[in-house]
Amino acid sequence: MTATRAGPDAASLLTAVRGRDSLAIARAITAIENRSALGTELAVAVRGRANSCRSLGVTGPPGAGKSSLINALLPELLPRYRRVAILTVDPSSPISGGAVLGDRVRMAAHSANPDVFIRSLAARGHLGGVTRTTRSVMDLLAAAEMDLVIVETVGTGQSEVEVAELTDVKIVVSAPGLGDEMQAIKAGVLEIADLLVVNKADLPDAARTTAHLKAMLHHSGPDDRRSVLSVSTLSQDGLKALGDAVEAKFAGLLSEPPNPAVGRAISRSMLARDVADAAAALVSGSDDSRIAAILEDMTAGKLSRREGAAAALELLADLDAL
Ligand SMILES: Nc1nc2c(ncn2[C@@H]2O[C@H](COP(=O)(O)OP(=O)(O)OP(=O)(O)O)[C@@H](O)[C@H]2O)c(=O)[nH]1
Ligand SMILES: [Mg+2]
Repeated sequence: MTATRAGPDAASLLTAVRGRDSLAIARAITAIENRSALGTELAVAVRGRANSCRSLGVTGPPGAGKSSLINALLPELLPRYRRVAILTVDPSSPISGGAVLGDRVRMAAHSANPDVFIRSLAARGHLGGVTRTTRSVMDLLAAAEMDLVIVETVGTGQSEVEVAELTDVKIVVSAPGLGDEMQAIKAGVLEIADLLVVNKADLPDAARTTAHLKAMLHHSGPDDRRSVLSVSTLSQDGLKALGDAVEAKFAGLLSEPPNPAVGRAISRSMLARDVADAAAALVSGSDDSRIAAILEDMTAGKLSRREGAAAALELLADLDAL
């Protein structure tokens, strides 16, 4: 038994995932979302696999045109990153409602392309859970040999920022006519942006929004050299420049020394949860009768959860499982 041992179901599903089978990928993501035993096994098996999969976060206020932008940018991205997966995550609205349906419709043009995988994550539960699920799903997509994973989140609060931080390069999208929504950009979302985009450049107010954003950047630090790119998914203006800017950011990541403080945002608490996940998978995947006895003693109240955990981990270490 090894730390990444997977039961027959998980093992064969993983083989199919690695073989780029999109039905298997969809099934595996559902299992991860449901936090089933299968999902936990899969999440542990694919965890943190370093490979060449890049990740791009697209965040911004509701209605800024994030989905439209991803859709319009795909023809720019696909020649550069052959296999692209798109995840839409909305931690603030647990019920998959109109927004998700809208995303589906907007991206439908690409859904028949075998090199494009699109999935909405039904974000339920608390913020840590959403972040963790998203990260596991991204790991799974990397295992499925995706070259690029794009994560769309509504950027209005800390939870969305946290999900966006899972990605290597982050685009913050705004648009004219969002009024108060611009305040949301002020509150923290701006700091995480590698690229700032004003969408809907075809609208008359776009120049004002761009000027406003530039002023905010200057205010947050006079040395801020980030430029504001103006695009329109409607007229297609600015899309090539944005594709080039994304590529340049990824290239920059490769040449810059990794900064452990901002790198992949793997916090101590996330690592602790990983340890807990891995331990849970080992215990539930074990067929050792002594593990079963420990669980029975816990059920009967003879062992506390803490005592049970310590006993199970000690036993697993003896079994050479860790
Ligand atoms: N005029 C104009 N409208 C646009 C443009 N891009 C998107 N829109 C419109 O803006 C609205 C919102 O677009 P979405 O792509 O759904 O925006 P979103 O940010 O993904 O929205 P949520 O996922 O609901 O937060 C839609 O009605 C689009 O048709 C553009 O370049 N110009
Ligand atoms: Mg959207």
